[in-house]
This record gives sequence, structure tokens and C-alpha cells, in this order.
Amino acid sequence: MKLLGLLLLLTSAHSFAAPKAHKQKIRKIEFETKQLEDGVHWMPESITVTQGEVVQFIVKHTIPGKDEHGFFIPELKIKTVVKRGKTEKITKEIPTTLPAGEYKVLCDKHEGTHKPATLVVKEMGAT
Ligand SMILES: [Cu+2]
Repeated sequence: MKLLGLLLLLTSAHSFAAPKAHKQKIRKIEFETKQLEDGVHWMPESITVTQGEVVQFIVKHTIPGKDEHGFFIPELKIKTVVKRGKTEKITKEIPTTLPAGEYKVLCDKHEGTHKPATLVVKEMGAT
């Protein structure tokens, strides 16, 4: 029973240490490279997020061709190199100051040939 008490104490201490994540579930969003006829794409083609939402981008590159790609969303200040076989995880809060609209998920390493995906940002409170 002493052990259980200690565990409960540790668990509550942990939640105090991370007030930002309190009660908010982090949604995992996967992106991966996919070869289509017109070039390499970030897939899925489109992802919708909401202002103020905390998301974790899980980005993978497993296809042949270039050894690495860029995962670049300027408006979210995300710029990461994704090497083949090495998953990158980026946790971000979608700023409430970022206007609702459509933004591009780019590859800054192969602009033009690497087709971007679309990040749709919805207004907070919209359903
Ligand atoms: Cu690329």
C-alpha cells in the first residue's frame, strides 16, 4: 500500500510539472513521403487542426530516392530534416494568433519536385 501511495504522489507531481498539457490530449498526426507520378509528396494530402490545439507531428520517410527530406511549415516555425528510416516527432501548439486558413507543408530541400501537403487551420470554437 505504501508503494501505491508513492505512485499516486509521483503521478500527481508529474501533472503539476506540465500545466500546459493539463487536460489537453495531444493529437498525433502522421506524415510520410509517398512517390506519385508527379514527384514525392508529403501525405496525407490534407490535415485539419484547430487554433490552440496541441498536436504531435510524427514524420516518416521510408521510400527509395533521396535519403532525406525537409518537413517545413513556416507558419508553425517547424523546419526539420527527415532521414530515411528515422522517425521525427515534433510537438506544437497551433497558435491562437495564426489566422484560420490553409498553409503548406513543404519540403525545403526539394522545392518544386517535392509536392506540399495542406494544413488547414480552423478557428477555435468552430465545429
Ligand atoms: Cu523532399
